[in-house]
Amino acid sequence: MSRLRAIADAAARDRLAVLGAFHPETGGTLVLLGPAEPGFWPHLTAQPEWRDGAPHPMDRWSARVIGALAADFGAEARFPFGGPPYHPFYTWALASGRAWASPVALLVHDSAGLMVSFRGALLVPERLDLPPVPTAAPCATCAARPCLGACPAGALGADGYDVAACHAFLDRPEGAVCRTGGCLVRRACPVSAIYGRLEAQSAYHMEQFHR
Ligand code: B12
Ligand code: SF4
Ligand code: SF4
Repeated sequence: MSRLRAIADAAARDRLAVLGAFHPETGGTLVLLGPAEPGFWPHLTAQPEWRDGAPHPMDRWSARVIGALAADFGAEARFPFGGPPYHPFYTWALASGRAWASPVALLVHDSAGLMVSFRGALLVPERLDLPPVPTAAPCATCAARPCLGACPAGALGADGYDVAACHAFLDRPEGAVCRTGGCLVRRACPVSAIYGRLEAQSAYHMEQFHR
């Protein structure tokens, strides 16, 4: 079994998927891990970190399980949280060849669409063999580009992301649609639609984002 396959199999036991990998200039292999859908949310919410009532359950769970994976594979763990400064997960995702800058700037991933997110990464010292990656972003064959017109506040589109306008909309009663089900732009992507993320998970992230 290839080493990357072994990492993927071990990660799958924690409902994590290898969402991309690449060879950094500094050596080794960087393996990006994110929710394996469907099924991630019921798994996470059954974990001790979710039930102990302490803050940041998702980040603490990520630190525990990805830290353990790192130890098992002789790797170093990296996390998207804990900054600033932040590790450049956006740039790493682009380097993996499995995610691209979408027409609205957010990352779009080959299988998670605009719903892509990362729980952490493993920096493996060896240069692992990597499988082929898609030749083009899903946007290349997405004629309708529904992401571009999906934000009712006009906060996220071709002109970038107006974070203040997004928060202002989320404060209004009409903003409940995003607060409870997730960003309408991210949900509009046809690839997101087949990823299988539950609304409850999106609602949790929106609550963290819009406190
Ligand atoms: C700070 C931050 C934000 C800030 C600013 C975003 C920004 N302009 O980059 C705010 C608070 C606004 C934000 C919001 C959200 N974020 Co954010 N954010 C981050 C964070 C923690 C750090 C980014 C950073 O500064 N990195 C350091 C720099 C040096 O490296 P870099 O990331 O490679 O830099 C590139 C990007 O910044 C990119 N870039 C430039 N302009 C923009 C604009 C946007 C909108 C994006 C996404 C990227 C981007 O260009 C840089 C060079 O290539 C990252 C995690 C991480 N560690 O990277 C998540 C991250 C980018 N965010 C993510 C997510 C999921 C969100 C939310 C959707 C959260 C949610 N609700 O679920 C929201 C958006 C709200 C919504 N409409 O739903 C995901 C990516 C999702 C995606 N599809 O692109 C990341 C990777 C976190 C993760 N765990 O997966 N975020
Ligand atoms: S909706 Fe279409 S154009 Fe927009 S990110 Fe998804 S695939 Fe790309
Ligand atoms: S969360 Fe709602 S208001 Fe904010 S960018 Fe997404 S669609 Fe627009």
